[in-house]
Amino acid sequence: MHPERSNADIERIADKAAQGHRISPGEAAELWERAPLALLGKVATVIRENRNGDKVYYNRNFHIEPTNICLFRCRFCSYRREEGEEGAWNMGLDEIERTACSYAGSGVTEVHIVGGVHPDHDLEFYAEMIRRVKTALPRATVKAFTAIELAYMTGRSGLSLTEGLRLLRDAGMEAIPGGGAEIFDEDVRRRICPEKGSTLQWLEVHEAAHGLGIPTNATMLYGHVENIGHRIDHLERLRRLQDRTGGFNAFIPLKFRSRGNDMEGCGEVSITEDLRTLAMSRIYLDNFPHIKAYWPMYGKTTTELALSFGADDIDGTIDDTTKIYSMAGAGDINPAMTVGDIEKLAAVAGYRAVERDTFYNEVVR
Ligand code: V47
Repeated sequence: MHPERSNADIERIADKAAQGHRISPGEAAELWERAPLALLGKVATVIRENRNGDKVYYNRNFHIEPTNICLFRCRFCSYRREEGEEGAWNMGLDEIERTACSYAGSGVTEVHIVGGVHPDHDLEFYAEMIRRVKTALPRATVKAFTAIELAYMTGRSGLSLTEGLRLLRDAGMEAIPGGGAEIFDEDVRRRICPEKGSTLQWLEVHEAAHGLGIPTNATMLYGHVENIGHRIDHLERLRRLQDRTGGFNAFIPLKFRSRGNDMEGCGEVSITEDLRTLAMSRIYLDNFPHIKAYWPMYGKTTTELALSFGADDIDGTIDDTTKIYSMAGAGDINPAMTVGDIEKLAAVAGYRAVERDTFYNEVVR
């Protein structure tokens, strides 16, 4: 291709996106592969500021990870253990309730519950878990379970997906996190997590949740064996579902972290690649309200930079309650940020930290 012609093409696609027009998968490939980093940052920032002004959203949250015993052996996972293996844990309902009670009066507005797909736990166990957390923290929102956990627990209960989700919603599950999406391309999925629930299942769970009025997030695990075409395909499938339902709040690109798992040999992509991925997510997903740079995964420095590449949300205070990322070598071993830390991080990047609840209502204290 003639280089001048291709530069003009890139400028044209960048202008189109900056003016709020939807770009095609082919146009996304051109930008992703060829546009200078600074141009991607500029376009993503225009879109991000048109949508969310100078706000950087965060919440006061903590995680409960009930178990790391899991039926599925995903090759990228550093966290999973077999029952009885050193480092395995499996919290009972009383322990979960005690954990939730320890946050009473702390001002948290969200409890994020995600763990392994434990073979012995049924839907009623999870419904009771939610009821107990909700009783301990009635003013906090329970955002719980990946689509993979939900497909498994509803499947074994004999209920339909919608019936199972309704039962959990009635127990107090008000939102669903974005995990388990990995990469939707079926060939890549077979290579990195052959045993895990399928792409179709993931999309069906989110569609059913949206049908019940339960908002959800979406993730993409990138930077391993996939290529840019696979990432665009992933974003395209999400954009199409969002066109139909409008039920997604945030998209969260998750950088593959390589320590302590079977895919160590893939290494990790550069920070430049992270910023390109964040910017392209903001540009492509024109129907997603928020792009989240999940700080425990990126670490604080990359998160600061991410705010100039389309991200308007950094997740929350976390309070050192998640192990999934630190066990894979990401960020801090004990991830926690105070509200003051978050405010400083946003200000250094030229933005303004705004506390939100799970549904992106601003929290006034
Ligand atoms: O699906 C596992 C990822 C996800 C590794 O919705 C890894 O607000 C990188 O979904 N390197 C679960 N990533 C976490 C998740 C999430 C996180 C933060 C916020 C929200 C939200 C959702 O963690 C899994 C998988 O893609 N993961 N191992 C690893 N080695």
